Amino acid sequence: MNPAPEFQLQSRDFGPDFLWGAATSAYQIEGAWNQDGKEPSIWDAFSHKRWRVKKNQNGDRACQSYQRYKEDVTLLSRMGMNAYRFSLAWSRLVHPQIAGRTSWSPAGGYRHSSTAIVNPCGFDYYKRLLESLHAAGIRPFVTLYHWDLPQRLETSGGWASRDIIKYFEEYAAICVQELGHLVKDWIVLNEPAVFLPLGYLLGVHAPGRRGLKRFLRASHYALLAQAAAARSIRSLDSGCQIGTTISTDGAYPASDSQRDQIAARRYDALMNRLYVDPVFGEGYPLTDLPMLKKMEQYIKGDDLANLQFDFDFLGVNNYTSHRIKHAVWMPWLKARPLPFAKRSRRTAMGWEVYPAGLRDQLIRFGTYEKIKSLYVTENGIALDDVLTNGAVPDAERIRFFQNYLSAVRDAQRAGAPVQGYFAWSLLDNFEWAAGYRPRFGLAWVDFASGDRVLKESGYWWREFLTK
Ligand code: IFM
Repeated sequence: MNPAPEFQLQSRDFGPDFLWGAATSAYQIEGAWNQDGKEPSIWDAFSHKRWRVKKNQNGDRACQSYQRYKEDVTLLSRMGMNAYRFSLAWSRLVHPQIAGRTSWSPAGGYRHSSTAIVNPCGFDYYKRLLESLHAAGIRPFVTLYHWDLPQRLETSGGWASRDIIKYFEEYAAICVQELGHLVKDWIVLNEPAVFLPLGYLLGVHAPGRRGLKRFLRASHYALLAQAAAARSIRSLDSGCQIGTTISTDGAYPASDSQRDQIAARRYDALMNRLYVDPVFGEGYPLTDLPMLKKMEQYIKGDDLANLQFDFDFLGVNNYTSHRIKHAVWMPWLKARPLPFAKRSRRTAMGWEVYPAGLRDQLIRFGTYEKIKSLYVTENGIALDDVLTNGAVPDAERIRFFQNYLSAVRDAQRAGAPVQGYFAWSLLDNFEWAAGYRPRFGLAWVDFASGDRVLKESGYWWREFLTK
């Protein structure tokens, strides 16, 4: 990664209303996996099986944010941040009722409908967190779904069942009824291009299922569920902002050859456009990724109109980019991602750092006619940080942020309507199948005690945001 000694930007260069925050997700930080009426999610079930997660780790305790959320708010305040993106754990809040299955109601739970029992204790936790954020002047961006489906929905097909549309829509409506007075910025899904292929095609994330057909079905239903949930939020609160978040992976042809160019388009269609184009009226990217024709068998009646929604913003997550080479790998993709340089420095995730990739994605999505505004909803670097004498020196992370912030500013200068930036992540946390080793946080976490220590990059943010 190139150092950024010339980094001269100030936070005010990004605009007077630009939002600055950090992001987390429920399963990765909360812990309390079975407390106060929470049911198991697919990540509880998956991580409790052997050898699905490195070292058999799980999120049972994670960062204990369920108990220590006030410290999280204090960390955000100390860094001068004015926004926080976190997610709700569906299985803490609403217990879907499936016809013919035994239902269970937590103490104090109430029946919302024949398909949902609400757990008020779960909502109390988020109300306390939201009230603390408001008291500190921090604007909450709340993600409805960051990968932790209630396990009882998975046992009846999960995202690969059309029923998910009505369950997700109802969950969204209940969240707005319970929390709408405290939340004005909703994010519907986090990164369908990760949780669907990894969970339903390759089986390396929860729920650990495999198969192309299942993946295609789940992808189509997830888009329908996303739009249904967004419409339901809009109908209950016409004054809030509704967005959704995608992952992006810049895909540049490895050479000028026509085969590499076409392979890069196929890869780009899968990784970057599949969950964006149809939502914003461009349809599934069938021309660039012909395999998607197999999706047609799942498309019914008005589906293609129903999965569209007039979102207020698109959240863009970006960590790395690739050069793409034509390859026989995966017969329907025939594209292999390669690094830009063979011996380049990799992060603790093995990812290459490529700030121009974020710039290019922001510029590209900024040109979509129906995309009104953009937020960078995740961007960050995993390192093998070490706590030494009460401090965590992470100069490489500071350079990472400087380089990527320069890229965001370049995208703005090129016309991309970027309104805010959320660093991933506020805390070191449970990095899914990779367990606790990759540390992404601005604050170091001692996972045994739950203690937090602001890293040098956290102090850098404070300097950047408050000077
Ligand atoms: O930790 C994840 C997060 O949950 C989703 N986006 C990518 C991050 C880093 O892998």
